[in-house]
Amino acid sequence: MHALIPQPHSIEPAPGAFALTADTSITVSPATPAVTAVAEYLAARLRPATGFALPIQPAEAAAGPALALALDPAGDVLGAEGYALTVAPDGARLSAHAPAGLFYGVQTLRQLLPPAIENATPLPGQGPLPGPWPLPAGRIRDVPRFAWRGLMLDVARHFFPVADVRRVIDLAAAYKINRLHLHLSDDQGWRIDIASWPELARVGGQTAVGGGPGGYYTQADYAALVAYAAARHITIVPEIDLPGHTNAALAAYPQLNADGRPRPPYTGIEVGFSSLAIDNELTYRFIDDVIGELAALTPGDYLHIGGDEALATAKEDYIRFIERVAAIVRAHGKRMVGWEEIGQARLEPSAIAQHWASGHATAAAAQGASVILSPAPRVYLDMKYDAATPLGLAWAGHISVRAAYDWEPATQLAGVAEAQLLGVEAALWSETLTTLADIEFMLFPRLPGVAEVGWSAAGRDWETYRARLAAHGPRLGAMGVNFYRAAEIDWSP
Ligand code: NGO
Repeated sequence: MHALIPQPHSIEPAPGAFALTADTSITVSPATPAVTAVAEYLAARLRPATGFALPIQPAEAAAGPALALALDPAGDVLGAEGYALTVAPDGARLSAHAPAGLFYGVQTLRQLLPPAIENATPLPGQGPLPGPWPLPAGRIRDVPRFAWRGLMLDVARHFFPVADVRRVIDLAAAYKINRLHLHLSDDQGWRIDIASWPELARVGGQTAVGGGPGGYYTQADYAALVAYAAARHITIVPEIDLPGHTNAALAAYPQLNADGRPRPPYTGIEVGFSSLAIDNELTYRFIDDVIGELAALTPGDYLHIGGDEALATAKEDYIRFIERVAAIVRAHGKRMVGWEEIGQARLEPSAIAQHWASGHATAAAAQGASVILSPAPRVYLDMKYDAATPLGLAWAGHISVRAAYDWEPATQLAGVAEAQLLGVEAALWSETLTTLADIEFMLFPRLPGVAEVGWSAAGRDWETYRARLAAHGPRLGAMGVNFYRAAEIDWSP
């Protein structure tokens, strides 16, 4: 009955069920815009498959069976993201201390309904009550383990249009992911329009791995994505990768190169050959402009400055550079995130280092910085599942569904205690991925497992997860997800 992903903190099943019917309403208390927005989101998920009206009403005004959403100001044991869900035969009540908690409770509620709830249209021949839309009775209390449950999408190696990113946001939200890190620039493409440096997008945006057409987001596109994500309680974390991974910028603006000559566009997949000119004052004006515009467009707290694989930058130069860029990020009111190499520089405790493949995150943590875990052999979901996977890279090994799930954050990095771990982030690099179907194939079914690593309490167990994921297969099917039917999972009904 309760094949939930991520696994909630506690579940107490009870006999019976509450069935959604044509008479069910959704009630809100208090009827504020934030609570009503979650109710609208819930109704929009349930109406297509059920065909029910599911009107939204203030709790005081409603009579009859209801899905009740309530903000409980006293319930702060649930924190900023937790929720409590009680289902009894006469109704369901979802309460939380903050709207995000209601939103996550709604994701749980979706998964308690039969998989067909994800269908785009009503099923013919619905049976008599209480089916076909029963919510099993019981009580769930749930709080996340980590504050940062992220997904990174590389839109630089191949560009993905706004509609694709929206779909990724919808799918990530279903697993209670709350950060979408957009890798917006790299050697092969610059994907966000910057008004003060228009050639970045106009020239740097025209390339992609393999020589495809590229593309970029206008500032309006980006703002719309930020809003779409925010409505799903996801914070966008924009990344401009510096000082390496900058060939697209160096091709667009000759004056950014120490020799003043433009670099040729690059469409291969080698890394580590490009660098901004560290001793050029224009470099810092450029960065201040780019980060300034991006910060103004980004309501979230975070700005990611890359910092990985600056192999064409001397170490002393790299350190000087990162410390200067940190000051620029701070001046624009944002918290700096960088790949773990930034741990070589002097960091403020507000800095966040993203571990992927070395021990530099440990050096960052030793300075008091926070750490996000993206260990490549576990959560680089651009790695092939196995040798037969048609897409993906393999430099960090093959990543089975089990490998992405069956690891423990607290013991991942020697010298980094759980208190310094902000959370976990899956990464999807796109050297080999060109379509939304490719993205879905690599994310699913591994992403739900990483989401559970970030959300659920320590002591998770692969065998029970494996069974829940198997039960989840029809739901992915109903959601239209192009997922890999990995042989590790028994998908037979
Ligand atoms: C590395 C590299 C990226 C690649 C990716 C491919 C980091 C942080 N830098 O991860 O440029 O796209 O591997 O898996």
